[in-house]
Amino acid sequence: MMKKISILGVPMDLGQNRRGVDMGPSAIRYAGVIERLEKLKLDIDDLGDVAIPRPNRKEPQMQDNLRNLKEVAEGNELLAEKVDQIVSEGSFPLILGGDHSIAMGTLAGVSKHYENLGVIWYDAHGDLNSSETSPSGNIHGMPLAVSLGIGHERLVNIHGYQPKLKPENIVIVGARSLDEGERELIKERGIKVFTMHEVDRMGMTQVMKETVDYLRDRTDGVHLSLDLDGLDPSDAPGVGTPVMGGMSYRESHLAMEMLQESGMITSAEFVEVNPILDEKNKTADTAVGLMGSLLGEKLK
Ligand code: HAR
Ligand code: MN
Ligand code: MN
Ligand code: MN
Repeated sequence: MMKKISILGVPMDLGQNRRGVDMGPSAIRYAGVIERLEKLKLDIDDLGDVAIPRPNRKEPQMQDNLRNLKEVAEGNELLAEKVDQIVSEGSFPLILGGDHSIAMGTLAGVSKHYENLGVIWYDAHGDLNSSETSPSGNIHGMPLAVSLGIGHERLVNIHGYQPKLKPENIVIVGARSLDEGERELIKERGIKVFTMHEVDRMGMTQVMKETVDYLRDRTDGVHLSLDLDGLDPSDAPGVGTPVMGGMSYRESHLAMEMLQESGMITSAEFVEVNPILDEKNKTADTAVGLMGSLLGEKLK
């Protein structure tokens, strides 16, 4: 039977304060994701977009240092429901963002199907803040902490259970902008991190080899959460919070191929594509290239 991939767009931009990232799913479709994946002998089902609430107000709402809490939580509930259904049907969820706050909903939908879900968090940031530690109040800087059960109770209980992840089942790759509270949490919970320093020192081949070896024995499924700002801004300029000195397209492509070879990835999301900030849809093109490698494109 052909492997089924269910594509779901999440036009969410309320988890941060730059507009435009809600157009990410359109930009990724425009960059040809469906056509590209259809060449891979995969059964591609595009489910369209989740109906993210659009608040009728000019200013974002701040509550307990959480921007747009209500709508972000509601949108993620809808997303979790859909993702849960996709996994129940035995299909592979491929989620298109949207800002990274949507990882809360994706993980909520996926994780209940596994005893020990692993996560590869490919990102310049740790996304391990809470309302206490966040310098911005932006929820897209919090989804990994929320999935550990740390944060506002409305968020940690999305889809009716918590936590979604255990700290020992997480690997962060490409971090180069961590806040003080995030560093403390990483130490305290023993989260495995390959910073940019390690990627430089070890090379991507070794980083991915160790990531796969680490997750292989302890997990029964692995979700890839890929924030395009994990890549260097020269390859992914269309992101809201670019950080110099990131992973190249080539390194990322290699990482995706190694994950494909591992056969361990059971769901994925590509987030933070903002076409308003992009150069001729380059970031969406980058994302589509990486999805191709992840899902089995080969040179020969
Ligand atoms: N750490 C900062 C904050 O919490 C910046 C987060 C930037 N966000 C992302 N997520 N794009 O990876 O505000
Ligand atoms: Mn990021
Ligand atoms: Mn992120
Ligand atoms: Mn290659």
